[in-house]
Amino acid sequence: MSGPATHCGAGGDPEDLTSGGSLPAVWREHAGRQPDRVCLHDPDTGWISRGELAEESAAVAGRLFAAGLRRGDRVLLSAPAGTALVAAHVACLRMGLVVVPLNAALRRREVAHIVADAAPRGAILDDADMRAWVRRAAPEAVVCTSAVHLRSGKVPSLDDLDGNEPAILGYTSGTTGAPKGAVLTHANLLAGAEALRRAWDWRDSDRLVLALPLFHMHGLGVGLHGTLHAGAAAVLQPSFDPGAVIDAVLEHRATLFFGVPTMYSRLVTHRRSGELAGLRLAVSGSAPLAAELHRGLEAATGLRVLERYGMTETVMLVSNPLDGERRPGSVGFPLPGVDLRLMAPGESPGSAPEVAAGMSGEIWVRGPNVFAGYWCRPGTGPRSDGWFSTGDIARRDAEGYLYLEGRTTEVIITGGLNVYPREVEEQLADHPAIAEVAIAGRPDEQWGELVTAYVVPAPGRRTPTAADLRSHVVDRLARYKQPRAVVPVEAIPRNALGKVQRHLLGEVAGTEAAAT
Ligand code: MLC
Ligand code: AMP
Repeated sequence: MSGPATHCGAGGDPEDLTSGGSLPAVWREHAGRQPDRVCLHDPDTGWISRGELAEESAAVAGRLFAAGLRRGDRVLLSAPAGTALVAAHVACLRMGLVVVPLNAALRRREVAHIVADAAPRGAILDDADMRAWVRRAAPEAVVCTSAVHLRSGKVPSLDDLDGNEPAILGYTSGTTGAPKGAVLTHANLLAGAEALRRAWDWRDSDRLVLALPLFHMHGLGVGLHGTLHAGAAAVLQPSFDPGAVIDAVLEHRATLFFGVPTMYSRLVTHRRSGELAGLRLAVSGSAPLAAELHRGLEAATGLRVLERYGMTETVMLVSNPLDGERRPGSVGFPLPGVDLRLMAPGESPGSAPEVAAGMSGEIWVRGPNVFAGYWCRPGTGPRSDGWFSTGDIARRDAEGYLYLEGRTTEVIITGGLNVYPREVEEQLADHPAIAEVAIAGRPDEQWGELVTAYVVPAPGRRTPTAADLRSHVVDRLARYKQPRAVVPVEAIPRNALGKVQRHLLGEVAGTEAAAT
């Protein structure tokens, strides 16, 4: 090789990633060309074709329109993966509504924050509690379990979207712990899907087993959008079960599987893991894939997993090559259309050159996939010249492969989901047995990191157990944010400004009180 490679997936001009107009416009073309070709499999209802999805989503759009929803209105969507959820999602995008995907695990406080911020005019929610919380917080909104409960109506204009129109409002926590809505436009979603189509040579003959939830960028922006954009097919699974994934791969002769590292750690130990060998591509992302797991998977299945890196705000950014070497521990090269620079602290593109070769820097990105900004938070998000600081820190090796090394912010990633320590600390602060608490992640083979509470007990009180802490926050924090382990400490280490020094928590820890 003559010098460091700069991009993953050579095909096509990065400039024309959005020439299809919008995802709905591309989907319409696929459906028009081969309406009978299958595109989605639901475990309850079986396969549906492109034409059926087009018809079903148009009918849902008619119902949403009859209920008074209009272009630009926000609609909350949350349900287990299945064709009904996909039809609702596709209907919203086709008629210009803005989808706000909601993690089904969120509790009332978390949902209320998003409702107050996004001001949704509609909500299709599988969970009864969630519907009740939304009705209370947004009495004017149209709230239902499924669009079939709304009366049918005239189908509005579909698929005539401008690339700059908002398509998804994806909530992602900031360092303050208050989630912010990342506004992704139709052009962003299209650029994200097209970059993956090129980089992974995603073809209409591909079949993906999709066991990721459809309320985060991985399942939605990569798995679902990528499938529909390529004219391919996906076998949807409402939850992740290693045996069911293997069965689906065999039954449907699947070619693709995408997962978070926790899924791979469960697959690698499954007695039938070798049966995954027929896949043409297995992709990992959302959290670091340990190099040992990467090698273990190859030994068990013969698959050399392709690791990639992305975020809610940008769809996908970086990927190991499809054809070249996939390096364990590395996320690879920038995807087509992605401009990426590593900058020293305090520097940004334009203010200084990149860090020297081999040095670490914060990842800044620019490209048609990078979101428009945070909802109702002017002055935040990408700069006016398009550059966005990701908060992730990386270095490049001599061949240009990127290695993620940490973050400038204090996020914990557990099972592929982000948890912000401050949000958890705030909810635990009023526990009667706690004088002071700090939250940090502790390495864990299965989950990547375990949410761990370092607790200074209140005078005369015993250190609470993890179960005590969980019951204290049961109605306030989604399960995955709740502490899994407790470590008693005499004091929380702080710097001169009073800021918790989380990296020192392990060092000041006393005897561990309670694990899970
Ligand atoms: C579930 N639990 C978790 C958890 N998921 N705890 C911590 N972290 C998680 N991620 C809780 C459950 O509520 C339960 O709690 C207990 O753990 C055991 O549950 P389980 O049945 O073993 O878990 P399961 O339901 O199988 O879920 C594990 C999982 C799931 C890995 C399949 O977390 C998952 O789908 N993760 C993927 C998330 C994702 O899509 N991330 C992409 C973000 S987008 P209790 O108390 O009831 O015992 C992004 C951008 C990018 O990051 O680059 O992709
Ligand atoms: P989210 O805000 O949920 O979209 O999560 C995005 C974050 O997940 C990124 O900023 C990274 O920190 C992290 N992430 C995504 N992919 C990877 C990966 N392959 N390895 C390590 N971290 C990752």
